[in-house]
Amino acid sequence: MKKKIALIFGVTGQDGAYLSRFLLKKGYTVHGVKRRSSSLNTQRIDHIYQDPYSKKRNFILHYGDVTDTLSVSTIVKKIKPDEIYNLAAQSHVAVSFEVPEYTGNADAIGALRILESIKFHGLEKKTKFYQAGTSEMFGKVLQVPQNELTSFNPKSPYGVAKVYAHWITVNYREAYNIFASNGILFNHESPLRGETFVTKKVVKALCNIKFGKQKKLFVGNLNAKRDWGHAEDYVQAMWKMLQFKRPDDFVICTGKQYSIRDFIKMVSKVLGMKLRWTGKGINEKAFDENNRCIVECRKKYFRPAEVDTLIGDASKAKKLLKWKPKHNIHSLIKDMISYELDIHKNDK
Ligand code: NAP
Ligand code: G4F
Repeated sequence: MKKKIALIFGVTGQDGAYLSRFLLKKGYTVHGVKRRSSSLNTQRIDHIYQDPYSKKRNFILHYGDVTDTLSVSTIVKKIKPDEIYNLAAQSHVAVSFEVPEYTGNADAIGALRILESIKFHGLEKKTKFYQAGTSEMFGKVLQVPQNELTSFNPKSPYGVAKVYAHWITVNYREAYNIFASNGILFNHESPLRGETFVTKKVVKALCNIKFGKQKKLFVGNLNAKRDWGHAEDYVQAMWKMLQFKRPDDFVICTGKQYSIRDFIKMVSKVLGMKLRWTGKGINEKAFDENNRCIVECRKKYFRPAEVDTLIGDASKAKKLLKWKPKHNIHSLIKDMISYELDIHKNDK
């Protein structure tokens, strides 16, 4: 049987790394698009070259950028993939307030550029397209829990850009019959999560504090609530969407939510650290057993507009895609902590 070919935009990111491994194990040839960077940006995928699954040169990287029409079009034309996964994005919500125009260009028009390339090169019948949509599109939520029928109400330049990408994907599906599906994925984390997202920041900082390498963790809004899953489970859902009999939109989530404070408490408990909390709002603090203040709030980590609460309902994906996550919040935290502890061990 002919090997399937996948093309991943955003291959160097958290999900790009998990998805590459997943597809290689399924026997795909995987092409990935990476940006030129002055410092290394392939740490998350470097290990794949040593992986037995990628020995036959079935993992190939190309330079490109979703803000550059010609590079997108050239790569799509050259590879003519069976499946394209658009994971490329300026994915940090807080940063999107600082670079709103770039975020719109990459996250909204980037999706359009890929869809246009599929159409322009006559690949409508061959190439399936996955768009990395987000629960951030629900913003100030209009329904609890959020599902595929919940209206979008985004509260950040990132959320607004992703809403455009969502609807342009639906539009190209309807207008040109492209097999184009939207995943609406709630927060998903892993040891490979970017270091400025709150889960990784908390796990890393508390491990550092435990080993005396950091004094304090500074955070923003402790009251925000998120529905956190594991990236390993979520990339499987992306693939399942493109194997389904028709293109469609699917919410992927756990259906459970925790506040940032809850998350800090869970991590510190696993690390055997007892925290005592005092104060409210920006003055809230946590102290350790030795009465040292180890968690404090800083104004700079609050956002101009916040998404207070997200909790999803993945019934549709569970029923139609038979998607079954194997992780829960506890195994996610365990996985993230053991990765950090290994780093500390190796440092010794
Ligand atoms: P991530 O770790 O930030 O990875 C984003 C990837 O996009 C990186 O490979 C990055 O390259 C690349 N990229 C950024 N701008 C680009 C551009 N202009 N051209 C080409 N590539 C570009 O994000 P992630 O957590 O893996 O998420 C993957 C996708 O799912 C993103 O689109 C994100 O918005 C979306 N999403 C994520 C979550 C979540 O909780 N993780 C939830 C819902 C949706 P560099 O390595 O060079 O920066
Ligand atoms: O970890 P976060 O930065 O993730 P956020 O904003 O929910 O976005 C992530 O999930 C989205 C899915 O809904 C993705 F689409 C998006 O690409 C990204 O992966 O922040 C989570 C919450 C926020 O409410 C934030 O205000 O944590 C709060 N928070 C409190 N202190 C903090 C901090 N967030 C960060 N990044 N850093 C803090 O110190």
